[in-house]
Amino acid sequence: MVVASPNPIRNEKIQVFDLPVIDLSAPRSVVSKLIVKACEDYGFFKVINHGIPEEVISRMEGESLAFFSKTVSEKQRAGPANPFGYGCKNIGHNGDMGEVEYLLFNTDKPSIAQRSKTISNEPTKFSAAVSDYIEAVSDLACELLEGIAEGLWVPDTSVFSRLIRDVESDSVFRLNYYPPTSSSPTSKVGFGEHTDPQILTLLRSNDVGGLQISPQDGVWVPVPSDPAAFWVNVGDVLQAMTNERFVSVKHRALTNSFKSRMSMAYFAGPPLNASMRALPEMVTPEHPLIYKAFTWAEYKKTTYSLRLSDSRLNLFRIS
Ligand code: GA4
Repeated sequence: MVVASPNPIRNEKIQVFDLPVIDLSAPRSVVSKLIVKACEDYGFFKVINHGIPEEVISRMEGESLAFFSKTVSEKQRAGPANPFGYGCKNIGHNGDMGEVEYLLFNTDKPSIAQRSKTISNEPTKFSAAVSDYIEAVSDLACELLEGIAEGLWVPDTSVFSRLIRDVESDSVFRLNYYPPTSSSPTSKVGFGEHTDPQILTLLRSNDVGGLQISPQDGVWVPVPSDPAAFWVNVGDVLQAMTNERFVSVKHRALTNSFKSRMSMAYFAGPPLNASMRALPEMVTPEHPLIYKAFTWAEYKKTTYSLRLSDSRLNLFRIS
């Protein structure tokens, strides 16, 4: 921990410290141990040397910027987000708001191709950029999940990645655009505090900061921007499957006064009918089972019935 300063939003404590950075070109056994440690300590880490071609990322970013630069009425052709499509300020359906515009996709190719027609004048180009990006990040998510299983000494090393590789995997892709806040206060909440419901999230942003994580109640840690890297966070399902050995990290995004922030998030999710339960290796007399088994469909339904900052996993606690 280096500095503590007041938060522009409320009187919360801002702590600046180094978050884990994992170099994926290091030997596999080293990487898997470091990932497990980061997931236990923060539920959050950065990966570098991840192998995703720069061109795949820049093509996606270019398409994203082209869309968000359009006129309001052009963008609205791709909305409203229910839950997929273009959204502006409204997040979910229960009254959450933020200074953000976004596009939400489900990740199968036919849906992407269909939706691209409402988004771009060159839908084939747009849809190829999205599909190529999703293919690359889902491979990276699987590699990380296999590393996690190895680091946890789980004999079935594809126990998590299988859920993502499944053709029925219910993953989501999101493009966010946070316009600069020109008036006072200089920082506003772009996307309010929440945990991600899925298994694992891979986030990449342009060179503008704004993301913060909360490793502890009332404490916020700014996440420095690094366009060449991905930030990875543990989702609720992975917290439940590891019987809370890993934590689903609370995070939020703030706007800033000078430059727009763009981010792309891939939420790796299981198939709707998959049953989520703690791995037997994670349940011991010292660590008894914490959550009931649930299908992803049940969990997702609960998620969408609640507000952004509500704790959904608590509703699945055994006692
Ligand atoms: C948070 C993580 C993902 O962005 C998301 C979000 C979803 C949405 O924007 O439609 C939710 C939110 C997220 C959790 C609670 C509900 C659903 C908005 C909201 C208020 C796409 C997701 O899967 O859950």
